[in-house]
Amino acid sequence: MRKVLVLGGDGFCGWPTALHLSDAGYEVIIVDDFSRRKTDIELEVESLTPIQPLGERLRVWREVSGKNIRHVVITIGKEYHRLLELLVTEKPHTIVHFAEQRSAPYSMKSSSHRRLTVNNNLSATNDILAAIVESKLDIHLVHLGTMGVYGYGTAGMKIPEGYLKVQVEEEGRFVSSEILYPPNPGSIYHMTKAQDQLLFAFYNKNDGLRITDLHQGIVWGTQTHQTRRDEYLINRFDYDGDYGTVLNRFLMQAAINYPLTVHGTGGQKRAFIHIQDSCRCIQLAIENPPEKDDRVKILNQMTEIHRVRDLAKLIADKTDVAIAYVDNPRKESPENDLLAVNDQLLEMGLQPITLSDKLLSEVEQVAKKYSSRCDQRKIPCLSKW
Ligand code: USQ
Repeated sequence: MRKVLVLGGDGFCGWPTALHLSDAGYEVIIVDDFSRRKTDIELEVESLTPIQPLGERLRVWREVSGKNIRHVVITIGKEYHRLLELLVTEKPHTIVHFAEQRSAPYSMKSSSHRRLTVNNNLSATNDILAAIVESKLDIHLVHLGTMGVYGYGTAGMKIPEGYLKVQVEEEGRFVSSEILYPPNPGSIYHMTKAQDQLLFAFYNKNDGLRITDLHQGIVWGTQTHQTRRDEYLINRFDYDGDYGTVLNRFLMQAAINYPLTVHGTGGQKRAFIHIQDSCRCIQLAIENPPEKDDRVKILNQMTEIHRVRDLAKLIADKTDVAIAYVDNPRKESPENDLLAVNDQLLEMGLQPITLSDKLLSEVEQVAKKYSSRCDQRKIPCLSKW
C-alpha cells in the first residue's frame, strides 16, 4: 500500500483529502499541529459546521471505513529534526503539503500577521524540501499552491500552467524560452506562495526533487463523499471575514438572509473549484508524478471562472436574498479579465462538478442546517489593505 503524508491534514482541504486518499487505498499519515484550530481561538470564531476533535474524526473513520489513519503532531517549519526522522522512519511515497497559513485577509491584519505568515509558510516549505534531500529518499512532493500567484488580469491571454513562452529578438534572430510565469501576488499570503515557487525551482534544479505545484482557485462547498459518511466526519466551513472564502460566505449569507457582501463593484473575476474536485485533483497529481529529471510540474487546479457580482446575482436569484455592495477592504483591481488553461487535470480524467450541479444543495444541506451556529458579528471583513 502506498504511503502518503498529509501535512496540514486537519484543515479545510487537508481533512477531506486525507479521507479521500485513505478511501482510495493509500496508507495515510496526517501531520498537523492544530494551528488552524488555534487561529479560530485567536479570532474568536468557529467553523459553521460542528467539527470534532481530530482523535474523534479518526476513530469514526476507522468505524465507518475499517481504515486506519495515523496522526503525528509536528509543527512543520519549526521542528525540522522530527520531520526528518518521520521521513526516514516512514519512507512515504508522496508528501502532500497543505501546512501553510492560507488566508489573505489574515496575512494582512497587522505586521505580526504578515511576519507569522511569511515565517510559517516559507520555513515550512523549505524544511520539507531540505528534509527530503537529507533523507535521500525519492519522495514526490505535491504542494497546494494558488491561482493568486499569477495575479488576476490577463489582457485577453489565457494563463498557462505555470510557464510562459517568451520570445526575444537578438541581433535580428528570434530566441525563445519558457520561464516561470511572472508572479503578481495581491497579499502577503499570496506572496508566500509565489516565493514557494522559487524554492521548488531551486530544489528541483539543484537536488533533482520531483515536485508538483497545484495552483488552486477558490474552493467552494463543504462535504465530500467521505465526509458525508458520518456527522462526526464533517468538514469545516469558514464564513468569517478572514477565513471565509467568497462563494461559501455568500451561501451562508443567503441561508440566513444576510445581504450578500460584494466587495466594490464585484467586477473581480476569479477561478473556482469544488472541494470534492480538489481532493480528486490531489489524487490525480499523486498518480501522475513528474519523471526524475522533469522540471517542477505546475497544474492549474480550477474548473470554472466567475465574476463576484455574477455569483452574487446567481445566488440572489435563486434565494431572494439582497445584495449589498460594500467598500472593498482590499487593494485589488475593481474589474479584471481572467482566462486560464486547466488542460492537464482534464486530460488526467477530472470531470468537474459545476456550480449548477451543487449550489442549492450546499445552501440547503450545510449553510441552512447549521445557520444557528453563525455569529453575525464575524461576517464583515475587517482586515483592510
Ligand atoms: N470577496 C467579496 N466578498 C466577500 C469576500 C470576498 O466580494 O465577502 C471578493 C474579494 O474581494 C476577492 C474575491 O472575492 O476579490 C475572492 O476572495 P476570497 O476571500 O474568496 O479569496 P482569496 O482571498 O483570494 O483566497 C482564497 C483562499 C486562498 C486561495 C485563494 C485562491 O483563502 O487560500 O489560495 O482563494 S485564488 O483566489 O485563486 O488566489
